[in-house]
Amino acid sequence: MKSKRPDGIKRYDHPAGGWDALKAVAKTLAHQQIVAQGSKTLLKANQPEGFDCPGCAWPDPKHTSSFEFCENGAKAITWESTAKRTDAEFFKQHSVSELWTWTDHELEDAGRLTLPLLYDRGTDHFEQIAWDAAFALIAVELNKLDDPDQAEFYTSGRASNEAAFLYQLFVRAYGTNNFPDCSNMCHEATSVGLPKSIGVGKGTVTLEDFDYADAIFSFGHNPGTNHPRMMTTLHEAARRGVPIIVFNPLKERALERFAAPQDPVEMVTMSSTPIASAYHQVRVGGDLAVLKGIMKAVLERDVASLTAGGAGILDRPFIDQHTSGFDILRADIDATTWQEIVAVSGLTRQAIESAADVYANARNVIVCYGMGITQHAKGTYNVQQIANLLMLRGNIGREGAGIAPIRGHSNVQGDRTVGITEIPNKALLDGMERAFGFRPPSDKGHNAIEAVEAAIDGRAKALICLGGNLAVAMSDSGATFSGMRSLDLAVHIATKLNRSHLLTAKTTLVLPCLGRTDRDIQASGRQAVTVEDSMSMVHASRGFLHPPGELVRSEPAIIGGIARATLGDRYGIDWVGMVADYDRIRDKIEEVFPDFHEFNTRVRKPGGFRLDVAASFRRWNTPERKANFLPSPGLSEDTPAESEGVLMLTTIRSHDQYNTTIYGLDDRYRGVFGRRDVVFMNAEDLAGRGLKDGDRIEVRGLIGEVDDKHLVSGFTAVAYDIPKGSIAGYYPEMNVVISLLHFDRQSGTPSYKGVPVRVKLAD
Ligand SMILES: Nc1nc2c(c(=O)[nH]1)N[C@H]1C(S)=C(S)[C@@H](COP(=O)(O)OP(=O)(O)OC[C@H]3O[C@@H](n4cnc5c(=O)[nH]c(N)nc54)[C@H](O)[C@@H]3O)O[C@H]1N2
Ligand SMILES: Nc1nc2c(c(=O)[nH]1)N[C@H]1C(S)=C(S)[C@@H](COP(=O)(O)OP(=O)(O)OC[C@H]3O[C@@H](n4cnc5c(=O)[nH]c(N)nc54)[C@H](O)[C@@H]3O)O[C@H]1N2
Ligand SMILES: [Mo]
Repeated sequence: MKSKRPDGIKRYDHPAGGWDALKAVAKTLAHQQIVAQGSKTLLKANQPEGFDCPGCAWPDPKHTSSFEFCENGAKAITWESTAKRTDAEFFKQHSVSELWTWTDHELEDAGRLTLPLLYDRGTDHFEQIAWDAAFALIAVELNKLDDPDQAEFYTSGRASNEAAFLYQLFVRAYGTNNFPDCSNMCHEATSVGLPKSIGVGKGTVTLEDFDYADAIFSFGHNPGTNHPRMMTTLHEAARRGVPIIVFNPLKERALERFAAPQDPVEMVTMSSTPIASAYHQVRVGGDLAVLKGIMKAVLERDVASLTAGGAGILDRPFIDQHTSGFDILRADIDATTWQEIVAVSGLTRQAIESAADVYANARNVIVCYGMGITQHAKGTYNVQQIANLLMLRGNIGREGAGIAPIRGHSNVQGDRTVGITEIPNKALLDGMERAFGFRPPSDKGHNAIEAVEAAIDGRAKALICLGGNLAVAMSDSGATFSGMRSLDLAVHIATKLNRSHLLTAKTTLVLPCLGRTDRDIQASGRQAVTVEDSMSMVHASRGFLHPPGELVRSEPAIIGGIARATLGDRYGIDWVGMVADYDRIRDKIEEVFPDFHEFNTRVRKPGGFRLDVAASFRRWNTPERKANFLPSPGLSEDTPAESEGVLMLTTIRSHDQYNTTIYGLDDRYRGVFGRRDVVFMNAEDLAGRGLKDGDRIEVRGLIGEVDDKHLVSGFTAVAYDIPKGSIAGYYPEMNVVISLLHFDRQSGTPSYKGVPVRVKLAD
């Protein structure tokens, strides 16, 4: 007899996409009260004259101008263009202490912010403040600090190139490089790891390259939820018979089977396409072992081929001409035994060898990867092993092949390109001096973890956030929240209310800004902004909806206002002129970054232009002028995970969330409905602890363990198809159990996807 499953836990047997996705969009439109204007809005997403979808950084197809249906893009857009508003009455009714008790979903669901707000500690309410008064107050607080390095300037990856550029100009003119940013919690392992390997911290492929790939490898990303438009590409590839090899501890539905909503035949006949040709459920944190295993098998096949008088299977001309370090890599791989590889990866040798065969038999290979690779204590090493694997057969810098980090926020890559970095290089400093006549500070500033640590121990006094929800996104919620509460100044430029705004400092302001979908009118007329996608394409984005309120200002206008009030006419920077006409900001971007030559002309062409990615053309901007094979020590995470009773927790996104924005409580493809308080566990791990499906459990993080600080209790254990030794829970609920001390030492990325924990029945 089948036992009863926990409430809200069901099997989901449909393919991903399909009619369920269409139905979900209809439901979202209704919930956001925008049935009439919503569909019109959706049709303008990612169109030449429309706006860039804020949903993800997947590129737009050049060859179509038709609307690309995307369920989660639709959710992102409708969530922003909602008819719901927070107004003066709302903040009169609800005190900050009351709002604190609301869920993350309820806070954002209250609607768009429409008023500049100042927190009043006396009444415990946010109250309206005039823009000029807000700017003046921020200026006083910033100018009061003993040292500009006592202020932290966070950026979330929604900010346009124009907003981000103006922001870094302001912060550098103010005098610090403290640029914590969402990238520090996301693809930093890519930004730090790849420059050492291939001389550039970005992906090397374009969308067209997928048309020429003979095999696609996917490590640790969930495109059916997080990059649904990528499913169009994978669907096409699968139908062409291209093997797609997936490594993921969870069987993500869209990677198994997908019905393309753009495909009339699949929709009408209710049919679907299998996506992965092989699906390997690697253990959480087992990727280093897998990658080394595939390389080991490739090297073994190469030797066998040479011994049999063949030509070998490595791309020797590429290795000789373009790379260094091959012998060091080979020595590392030779020293790694199959026994260790199998133990750490949780996969059989045959499984890894079969993946190696696909790799070796394909002329052109693309490897895609996401947070399952980067958010680990060894994230940077993971990324570099992917580059090594590709380089063995010259799969970088030619058509149909390359490395494809799948980025998060829609402009997270662009923000970096235009200067949001805590480690400015010489080119950036020279460019700034050329364009603005002053030499910005060159000392390394704070990344996201360092900024939060500085707040905790009192070195940081002020925090300005250009978007995002830093406190909730960061690990170690307990420590992070109290650090944020101890600040003197907190300023949030935001579209919607979130928990970070409620962690009030002595002076706290929330400033409402326009989103991507909103019309942006400045002194010279209607403005467009620009963004850069995951594949280095830069293009314009122009919103068209009525702004949610008359007082709502654009991000550049808010940054310009703060800058002018704080800096006066320091360095003679024309804040007013640049805000009046964003073409002038773009002219300055071009002066600082020569890659943006003729920026205003090129970005006006439909589809925009691609920034130069040297490695795509086999130009290697490393000190050695070569691509480097880089070995990594060991295979596992150097954590207590291997010892008795310890499980490895990974924290993941549900289908109904955008980072800390919780649209709803379903995670349809994983069969979870109406709840998020679950932890996915292997049946044997449950049984081994005397637990059963549906039991309420506690999860305790084992790194930096003191005073039950990293403990959550009352979550429901769900028996799930996940490798033994691995468990999964939702982000951000699980951030409590992750110590701030647990991060990748090379890139500073929190190890959100490799957290050693112990699990037992809740008291
Ligand atoms: N709808 C929607 N879209 C989004 C976002 C969103 O929250 N919602 N967020 C945006 C952002 S900022 C980002 S960074 C991207 C994130 O996009 P993804 O990279 O897809 O992010 P996650 O859902 O965190 O996790 C990805 C996958 O990694 C797997 N995984 C976990 N641990 C491991 C591991 O140790 N090894 C391997 N191989 N796999 C592992 C998980 O099972 C999951 O399938 O999406 C962006 N797009
Ligand atoms: N445990 C765990 N933690 C994680 C992760 C994980 O996988 N596991 N993932 C990490 C990753 S990849 C990332 S990128 C971070 C995300 O960290 P953040 O980027 O800081 O977080 P978001 O949830 O994307 O921010 C949402 C808020 O952004 C604001 N916003 C939305 N649109 C706009 C806009 O156009 N302009 C402005 N100014 N504000 C806007 C809204 O107020 C909204 O409440 O979280 C990280 N944290
Ligand atoms: Mo991200």
